Amino acid sequence: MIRNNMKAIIFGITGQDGSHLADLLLAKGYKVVGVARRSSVDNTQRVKHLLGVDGFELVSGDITDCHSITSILRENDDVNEVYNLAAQSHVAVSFKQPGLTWDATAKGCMNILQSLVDLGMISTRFYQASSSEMFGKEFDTTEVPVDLVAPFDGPSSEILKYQNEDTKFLPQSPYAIAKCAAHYMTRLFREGYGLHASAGILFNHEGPRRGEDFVTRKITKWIGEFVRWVDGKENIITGDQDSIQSLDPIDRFPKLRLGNLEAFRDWGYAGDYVEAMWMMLQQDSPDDYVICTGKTHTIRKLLDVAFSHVGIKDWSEYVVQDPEFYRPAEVDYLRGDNQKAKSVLGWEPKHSFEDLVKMMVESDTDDVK
Ligand code: NAP
Ligand code: G4F
Repeated sequence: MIRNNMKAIIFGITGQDGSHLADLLLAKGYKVVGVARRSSVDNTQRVKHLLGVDGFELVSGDITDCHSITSILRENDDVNEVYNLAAQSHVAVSFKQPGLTWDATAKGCMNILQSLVDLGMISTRFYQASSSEMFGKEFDTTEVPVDLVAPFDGPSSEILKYQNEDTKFLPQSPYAIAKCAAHYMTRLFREGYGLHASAGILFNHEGPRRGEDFVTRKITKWIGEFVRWVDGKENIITGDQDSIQSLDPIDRFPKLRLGNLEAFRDWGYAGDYVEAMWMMLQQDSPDDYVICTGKTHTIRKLLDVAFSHVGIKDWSEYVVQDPEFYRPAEVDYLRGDNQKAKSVLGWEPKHSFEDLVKMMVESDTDDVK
């Protein structure tokens, strides 16, 4: 469906989701204004392919600066949809930089909402990027029947944990607390000012454009570099605790250093998830939706699947568990229930966990024979 008269502003255009959402909206015929903050190095890598494309404009702004938001909105007061994807989005970093995380992730959202109201832009639709991290330690449970296999001596049902729109929030990091504040602010502006403001509670979503310090991409990028290092070498032997060695003792490759491998995450593909964001803003009434696959895996399982794509069955010789990558508090289990998104939006994920990992490993190894 082509929407030639539509215009959207994306805060967080230079991030993983911002770039996928811009691709989606431009394909639908939208004019897209992407807001990027000033950086001393080029931060437009993920939208390079859009620079100069008809209908796409990059403007400079920072969501912690009310003046910059107000002037962008004022100059674009014909905008139909505003997507707030901007945030300090790394959970571990939020423990080290809680103030900055609060300013960008919580206050930034409030700055946009308040500017929309102050400028009288009440008919502009608003999307807030909420997060499954807000659930933290909390989950609900459901009892599901188990397919019994003869001789029928096991339990006939099992208890499954999940999170959906009715699950309480029990945040476990400064990031998650800031996201809760922004989430409640979005609901307040919806109810208090009648703004068409929706929040997508998105579970982890990844892809080749994922930031290199999130666990999925950290693993697939390491695999890509390792495969490139190994390429053409006759023999690889176990080096020391920290590195892998070829027959030449000074030719070493650092092992992959990770933190907690036992946490469960519900991982989906970012390209699928930005469609759900758009769908939320096409509804007659604003609301909040959980977006997820409904399947969950540990980081250990992720390692199994990722390494198996390059023919490595036992990754334990290549991975070091390093306390530096443990967090002061962890979110142990995330598995979403996407029934509401399925039934109201008609959304469902198109890519499985296995598709996602394969896509990421292939992308990070694509120049290796
Ligand atoms: P991301 O790759 O880290 O992108 C974050 C974006 O926010 C980047 O464009 C970043 O700009 C921008 N930004 C940060 N501080 C800013 C500021 N002060 N002013 C203007 N822009 C600023 O994150 P993502 O994975 O695309 O996620 C998009 C949003 O969804 C985030 O809000 C994230 O918290 C949320 N979320 C993500 C997931 C997930 O699994 N990916 C799940 C749930 C919710 P720079 O490029 O200059 O750093
Ligand atoms: O990939 P992660 O850093 O993602 P996390 O913390 O789940 O947060 C991501 O998803 C949220 C949605 O639930 C978003 F809101 C948020 O913005 C972000 O996109 O870590 C995933 C898991 C954690 O349990 C972490 O402790 O992997 C574990 N992990 C183990 N070793 C590691 C590492 N995480 C990172 N980043 N780096 C490691 O070396």
